[in-house]
Amino acid sequence: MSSWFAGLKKTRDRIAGALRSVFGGGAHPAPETVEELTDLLVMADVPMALIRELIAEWEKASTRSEPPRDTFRRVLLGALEGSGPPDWASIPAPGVVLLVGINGSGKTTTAAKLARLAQRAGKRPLLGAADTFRAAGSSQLRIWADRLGCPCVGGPTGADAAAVAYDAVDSALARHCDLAIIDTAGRMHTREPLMRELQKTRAAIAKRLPGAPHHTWIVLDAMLGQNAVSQARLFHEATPLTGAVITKLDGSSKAGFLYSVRRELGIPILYAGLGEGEDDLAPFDPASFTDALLQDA
Ligand SMILES: Nc1nc2c(ncn2[C@@H]2O[C@H](COP(=O)(O)OP(=O)(O)O)[C@@H](O)[C@H]2O)c(=O)[nH]1
Ligand SMILES: [Mg+2]
Repeated sequence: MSSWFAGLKKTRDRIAGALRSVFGGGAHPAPETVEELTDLLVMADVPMALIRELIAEWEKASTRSEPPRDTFRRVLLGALEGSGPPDWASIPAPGVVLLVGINGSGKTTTAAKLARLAQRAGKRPLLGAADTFRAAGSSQLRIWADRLGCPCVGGPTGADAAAVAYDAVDSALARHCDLAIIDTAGRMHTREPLMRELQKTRAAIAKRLPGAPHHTWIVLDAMLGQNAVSQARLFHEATPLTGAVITKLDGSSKAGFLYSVRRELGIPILYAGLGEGEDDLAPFDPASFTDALLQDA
């Protein structure tokens, strides 16, 4: 599996120089260092509010005689508090997870990778192929399911996505699965009918299993940076999100948008894709993420 260090290379390359000036400079921030730091953090899509907090804490740190590196680590770590994978033990089986997001964000791949993680933890997952919008939508997930030896419930192209989701939960109950992961069609957050379909799908799942879906996760493409935050905000308004899975972190130099997802939207980051391999979906770990960002500085 790819490491956090490798996965964050592009973002780290962008900010390491500025951080080195901070960590290697005097106790008091020099104006030109503050300016360079601000510019580079903005380019890495770190939200402005967090940048201001970093600088304010850095100014205060000299009176506490806290080294700037420790200050930055403390503030950045605090900004991700509450992130990390969910506690499955608190959910009665089968736990139902609905994956949502725009086209190409990585939902189908993520559904499969989550099933694989569950299998490795000794759990029995089931995949629900509720992307009935495109012909390739459900066949792509079936191929994954065959490879993983994981049951998969789908329907023909054009079938009612809500009905497929209902059947998937029904099958997870009948087979005594621990977890049902439901993939959905990519939708633009601006398209009303598809957003309504999502609500219908949730209602169908709840009809078969009261209390489900236990989780609704948005899959976000890290290459989009702050644009992914706007997407998440609109989805969150249409259907309450309980977490975010970040894909393609390795391809992005804008990993700073994660702080907006956590802080401004209040959504925890649960998993992150750190590479292209099928085992490259890692449970999100704020400490590993933070240390990988600061390492070269
Ligand atoms: N590098 C990288 N590529 C990914 C990751 N997740 C998905 N992809 C790629 O993104 C593309 C779209 O993925 P897909 O799962 O079909 O997206 P969907 O439309 O949301 O279902 C595919 O080519 C995937 O291989 C990731 O974490 N890292
Ligand atoms: Mg898909």
